[in-house]
Amino acid sequence: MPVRSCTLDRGTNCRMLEIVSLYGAGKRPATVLLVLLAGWGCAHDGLDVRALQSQTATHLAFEQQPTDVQTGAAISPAVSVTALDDSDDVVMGYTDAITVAIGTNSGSSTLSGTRTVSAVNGVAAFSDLSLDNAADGYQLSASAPGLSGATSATFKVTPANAAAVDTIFFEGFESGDKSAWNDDYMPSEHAVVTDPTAAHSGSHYLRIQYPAGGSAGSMSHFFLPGYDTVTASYWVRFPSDWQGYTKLLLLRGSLKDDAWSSFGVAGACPDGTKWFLTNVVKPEDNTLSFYTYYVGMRTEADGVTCWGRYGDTASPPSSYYAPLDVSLGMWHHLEFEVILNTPGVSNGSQRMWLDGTLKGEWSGIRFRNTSSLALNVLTLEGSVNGTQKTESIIVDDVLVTRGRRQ
Ligand SMILES: [Ca+2]
Repeated sequence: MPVRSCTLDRGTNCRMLEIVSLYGAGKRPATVLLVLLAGWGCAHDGLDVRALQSQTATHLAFEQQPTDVQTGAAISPAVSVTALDDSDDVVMGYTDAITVAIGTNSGSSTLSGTRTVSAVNGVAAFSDLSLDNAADGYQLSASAPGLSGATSATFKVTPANAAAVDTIFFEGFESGDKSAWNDDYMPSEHAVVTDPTAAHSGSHYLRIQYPAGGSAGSMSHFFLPGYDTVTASYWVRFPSDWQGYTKLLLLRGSLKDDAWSSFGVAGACPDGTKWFLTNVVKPEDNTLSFYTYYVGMRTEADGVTCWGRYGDTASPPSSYYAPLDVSLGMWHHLEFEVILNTPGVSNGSQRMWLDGTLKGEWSGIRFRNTSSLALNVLTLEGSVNGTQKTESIIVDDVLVTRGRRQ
C-alpha cells in the first residue's frame, strides 16, 4: 500500500490523516503502524513513525467533565476520560480499561452505573453514572493501571424531581460566597466558612453569628412569583455551649410583583392582602415551635400590635409532639412545610419535622385573602437571641422544594 506521511503534528498538511494503529498494552510503543492518507495532503513520501512510536500513554484527564445532576439520574453528557502522552496528546491506540470512582464524596453517595470502560481511540465514555445523595462539591476520580490518575471538576447533585418535589432552591455554600442570596441583612454576621471537617456536605457551610445580646440579622432568597405549597429544609448545628433562643427557618408571603412587601412588618397585624410570615423557632427551652403571622391572629393587649403566634393557645390550635428538644453539638435536619389556604378560606396548614420525625402541625390557618400572595421568600432568620455572649450556629444544605422529599 502506498504510504505517505508527514510530521504527524496534525498540521494543515495532515487534516485528512487517519491513523489506524495496532498497539499492545498502553504503555508500550507502537509495534505496527498503518497510516492511511485519505486526502493525500501531506508533503512528502515516507513514513515518519517516530512521533507515533513515542506516543506512550502516561496519564489520564477528564475530557467531558461531570455536570450537575439530580439524584438517581445519569450524568449527561456522558463523562469521558482520555489517555494522554507526555505532550498531553490523546494516545489514539490506547484501549485499556479506565475506571472512575467518587473522588470527593461530599454527600456520602454510592456511584452507580458502568464504572470501568475500555478506551476506544484513547477515550473511555461513561454514559450511565449516577449518585444517590444530594450534595454540593462532589468530584470523580479516574484511574488506569500504570497511568497517573485524574480528578474531575466539582459538581452538584440535587434532589430528584419527582413531580411533587421540584427543587426550587438548593444551597450547599460550595461556591464559597453568598451570591445565591438576594438579601443579606447584617452581612458581617454571615460567613461562608471553608472547613471540610465541620461542613455537613462538601467543604463549606454558613456560620450565623449572634453578637452578645443582639441580633444575627437575616439572609433571604427570593423565588417569585412563588408557590402555594413549599417545603424548606436545612441542616443546622448549635454549639454545645449555646444559650438563648433564635428564629430558624422563615417562609414569607410577599406580593407576586413585590418581593419586599413582607419585610419590615414585625409587630403588625396582617389583613391577608400584602404579606404573611411563618417561622420555625427555637425558644429559650431548646424546643421547637411555629411562630406565625396570619389573618385573624390574636392581638396584644393594646389591640393593634401583633406578635407571631405559637398556635398552641390560639385559634385554630396547633399540635406539638414531644420530645421537641434540639440537642446541642450535633447536626439536625429541620423541615418546614407550608400549604397555603384558598384565598379567604381558613384551610391552610403547616407541619415541621426534626430529623425526619413529625414534631408539629397546625391546620385551619388563613394566610391570605388574595391570590396575589404566594410563598416566595425563604429567610434564614436570626433576629432574636437572649444571650450575653457572642455565639454562632452553623447551617448547610438549604433546600426549598414544592413538595416534601420522602
Ligand atoms: Ca456544604
